[in-house]
Amino acid sequence: MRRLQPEPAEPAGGPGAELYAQDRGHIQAFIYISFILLAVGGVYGTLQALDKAQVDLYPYLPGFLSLYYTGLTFHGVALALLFTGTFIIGFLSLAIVHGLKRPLADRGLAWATLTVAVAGVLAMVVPIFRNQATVLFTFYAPLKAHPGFYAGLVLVALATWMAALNAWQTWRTWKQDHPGERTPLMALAALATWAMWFLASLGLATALLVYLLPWSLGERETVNHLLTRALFWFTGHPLVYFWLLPAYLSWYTMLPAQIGGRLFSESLARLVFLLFVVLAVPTGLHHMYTDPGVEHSSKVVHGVMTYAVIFPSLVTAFTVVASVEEGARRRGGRGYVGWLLALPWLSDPSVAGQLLAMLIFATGGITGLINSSLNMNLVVHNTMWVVGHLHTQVAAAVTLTFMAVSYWLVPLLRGRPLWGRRWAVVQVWSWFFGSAIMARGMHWMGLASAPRRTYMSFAPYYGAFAEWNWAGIMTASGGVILFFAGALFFMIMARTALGKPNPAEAPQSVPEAGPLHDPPPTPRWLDRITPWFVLGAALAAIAWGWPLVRIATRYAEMPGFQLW
Ligand code: HAS
Ligand code: CU
Repeated sequence: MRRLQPEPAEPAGGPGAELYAQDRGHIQAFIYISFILLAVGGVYGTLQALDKAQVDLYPYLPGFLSLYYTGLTFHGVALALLFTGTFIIGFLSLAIVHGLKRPLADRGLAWATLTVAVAGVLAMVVPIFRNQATVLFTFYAPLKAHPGFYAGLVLVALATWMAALNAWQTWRTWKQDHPGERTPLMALAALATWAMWFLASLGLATALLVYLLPWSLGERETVNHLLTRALFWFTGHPLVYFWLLPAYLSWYTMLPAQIGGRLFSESLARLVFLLFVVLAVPTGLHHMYTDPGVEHSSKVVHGVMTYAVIFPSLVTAFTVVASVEEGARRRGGRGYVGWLLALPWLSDPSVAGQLLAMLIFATGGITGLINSSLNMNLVVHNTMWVVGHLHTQVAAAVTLTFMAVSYWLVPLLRGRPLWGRRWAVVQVWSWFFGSAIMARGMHWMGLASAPRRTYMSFAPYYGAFAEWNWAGIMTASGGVILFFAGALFFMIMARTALGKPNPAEAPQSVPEAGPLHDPPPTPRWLDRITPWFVLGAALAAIAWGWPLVRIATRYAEMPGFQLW
């Protein structure tokens, strides 16, 4: 029998704020840049949601800002690629610093990462707002963008690699100082996320450097659009786990401590992160089920692999909820479901936000299962349903978790207490309801065959579909709630960041959950990343090699188009 630890880990205990002194500057910069991108991208989101009820506010914006597809491109790029990317670099850096209890190995590299990321963001955003890169966030060829757009994305990807390298170096020096010790879970989770992302990003790097950038610079006349699209999804599906795993990192290693409990199983947590390294990449063709030119057998392989990558999320549902339940029972919760009431739903915005994120994430997991079925996908592909799915996942679950994390992260890094705790509780609940209502409307529209990525205010056929009306109104109402919830988030963050310095009242440390079992029965094979990485690379080569070679050698090349 394993011995249970007598007391939960100290929620706010730990090494004290001086641990973060060296790295707090660049981490804060990444977090604030991510907030700015979230703000501007979010405003466009509201406009798009209103458009689904044929309320068109675009014409009121000046110049190129008033173009629907320019706005839609900015919305997707700023939120899906840049807000997430910049927040994650900052947050994973902190997870490494806290997990290994040492500053990042290379301070210069950290600031260089920030410089490269800012240059990349600007290089992408400027052509978008000049209507020279209206290619949506998936930038499918033959839609052609200004070279700055592709070069900027190269820089952003480079910044993620630089942050990964810094994490890796920090880990190596930690290992030299701690021979034979197990890597702490928080650091292992961050390193596994970086390893998964590095493997995943090779598709994007190839698409940009070999094809899209030279094509947009005029060095190539044509491009194989099916190949660049497939390379995009090589990265595009695991990209969603690059957004998700930092949220999982918080749910596993931080949230239980915030509740006053412990992590149910450290071994399962390690297994989950390592399984994503292996299983995340060989799945991306589930975004191309309807594409002619991709062989059916390859689609089947990727479909099966998609079902495999659902497994670690199912384990997460079990493990994280068990940890939450344990914490709730320590707070006096009783009964089969009565323990839920012992959770701080209305008093702790950081905890409540993450619990609400989990609830909505479970619904998006179910719609993900539907999407990934080869024949069900035919019903929903390219409809508003998929937009509903992605908003429960990244816009609700991931973003709400990042907001909830920010409620302790910004106070910790700024040395100031959180401003407006009650407002923050209102904020997470309204983000939750706003997302749920909006996504429900989107799913409904999709099932009533509304296409995605369509300027509905100009769709002459809109009136022919009676259901779109109500579903559109629901979508728009959710979007308006999200607008106010977003504005509230920025007000709380700004007032916190600009408030009076008061380190004594601010959190002193990153919350870190101890394991339920003592000592943690962690086998050696759950403490290594390289073998899992090699296995992941091998599976990726098997699942992608044949379809990529086939597409590269058989399909026609296209010139580029600028449609707007
Ligand atoms: Fe997805 C399309 C399949 C997860 C994001 N997805 C998208 C797109 C985006 C996106 C952005 O197979 C659109 C891309 C585009 O523009 O074209 N997705 C899946 C599957 C999963 C999945 C199988 N997606 C995500 C995540 C995302 C994301 C995560 C972002 C963060 N998705 C697809 C497919 C398409 C797709 C197709 C293409 C559709 C098409 O036709 O174009 C799985 O990974 C999901 C597994 C998750 C679960 C849920 C586990 C539940 C947990 C919570 C437990 C908590 C509970 C509450 C129960 C099985 C961990 C407890 C409460 C307490 C209070 C204690
Ligand atoms: Cu996917």
